[in-house]
Amino acid sequence: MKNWFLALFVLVWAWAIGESKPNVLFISIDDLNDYISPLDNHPGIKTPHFDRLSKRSVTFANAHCAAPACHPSRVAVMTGVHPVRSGIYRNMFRAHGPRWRHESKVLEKAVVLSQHFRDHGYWAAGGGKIFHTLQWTPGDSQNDPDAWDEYRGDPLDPISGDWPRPESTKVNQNEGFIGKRPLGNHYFGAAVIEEDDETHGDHLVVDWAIERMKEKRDNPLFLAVGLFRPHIPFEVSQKWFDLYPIEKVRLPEYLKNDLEDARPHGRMGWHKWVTENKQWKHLIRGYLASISYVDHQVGRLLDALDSSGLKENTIIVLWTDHGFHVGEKENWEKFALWDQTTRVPLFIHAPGVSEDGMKTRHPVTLTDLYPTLCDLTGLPVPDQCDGKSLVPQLKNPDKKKKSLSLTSFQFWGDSAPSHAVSNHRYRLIQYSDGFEELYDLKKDIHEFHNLSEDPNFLKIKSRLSLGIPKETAGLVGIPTSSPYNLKHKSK
Ligand SMILES: [Ca+2]
Ligand SMILES: [Ca+2]
Repeated sequence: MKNWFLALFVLVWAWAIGESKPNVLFISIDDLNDYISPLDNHPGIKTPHFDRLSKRSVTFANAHCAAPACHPSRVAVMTGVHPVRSGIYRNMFRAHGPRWRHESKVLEKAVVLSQHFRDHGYWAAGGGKIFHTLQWTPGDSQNDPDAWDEYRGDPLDPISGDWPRPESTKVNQNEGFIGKRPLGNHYFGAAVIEEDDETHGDHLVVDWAIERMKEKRDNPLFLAVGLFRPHIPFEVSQKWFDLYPIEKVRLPEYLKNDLEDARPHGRMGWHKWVTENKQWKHLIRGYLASISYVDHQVGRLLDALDSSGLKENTIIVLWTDHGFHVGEKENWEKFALWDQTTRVPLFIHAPGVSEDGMKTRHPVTLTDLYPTLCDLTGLPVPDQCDGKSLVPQLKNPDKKKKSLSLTSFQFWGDSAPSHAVSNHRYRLIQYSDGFEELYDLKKDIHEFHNLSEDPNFLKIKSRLSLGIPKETAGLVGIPTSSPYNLKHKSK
């Protein structure tokens, strides 16, 4: 009787201090598309650690960002609020803190994911790029410093000081090229950083995260690690370039006149510069090298977790903020609504819940992450959340998910947002001017053939269009009155 009582006491005590709750390792990657080996497996790609992670996770092979740009996608993940309610569809710069709270009424009091975990007994630490920030805009970050127990470095400038630039990019940036390089200053470029990897941003952030995993704490850990590569500039050390000899680099599949039945994205000038200057293979090589570099950092995190003693009781979530083009549809980077732009790697490992090594094509929007993590850790789901828990699919990857994925973006010059939805096979894009594109991703993975005018697909199209809300928030403006507005000019 006495032992029974003691056991009960220990159980209640453990529950009270939150020790029974699993830790969360929350890994965010920037601009990583589906080229990695567990997804589309771009020819020659070397990503052994994504393979390793996929073998112990459920791979969500049809997951989509809420918006195809860093800032809106990340705010949607970290608040669970979709752009169609917040009105945050695009990147916004010149912030020194969570300016989005002042941009969107809906987000004014939104509880950030890490804060929600803190409110329920977790110790929440973050490092690197979780909210939007860039290598080349010091002090310009949308992070919310109040949502963490600890943030690595300056939470309002978490990455800009961490990244060295190759010497060669600092001079004669346009020498020998036709036309002006997009973005200038070689930020859209690929080059070798001579210095050792261990002095580069993501390596330093992972070093910091490894130390957090080693520390002993009474509270469960919510550890957010934001990796910046393979975001441009594609600058990593030589050994990553050596994995991809230029003569073996493959260009993406290309269809002449592909854009004739699609809406142009307004970024063809970048592709023109790339092809005119014969930079296509060189830039793809840099992107692949940057992917293998970040794969290595993921491996370091997994090694550290496995040797920390936390392995058996730690949920791992790895996501990317959106997909990426390296010339597909004459586009570079993101800012479009095709599958190539919005589809993201998403892996979830939940000890005792998820089925290791499984894959599902049921559609996911990244706003599903917030309620999923609540569900897995027994936390209440805040009212602000728009997504649905993925725990049913973690338990059974064949379990049908009724809702479609929803990605929204307001193109430059448009007065209203455009939207895209996916089910397990088809993808419908509805632009704000009424133009539509429909793709059968089973038969046409490159989205070459727009079926929206084909009468055989009317039913499929109307079914998919039900996933697009009738009422959506308008694009929010920039409130100069916000205390988080950067008053000074970025250097
Ligand atoms: Ca991004
Ligand atoms: Ca086409």
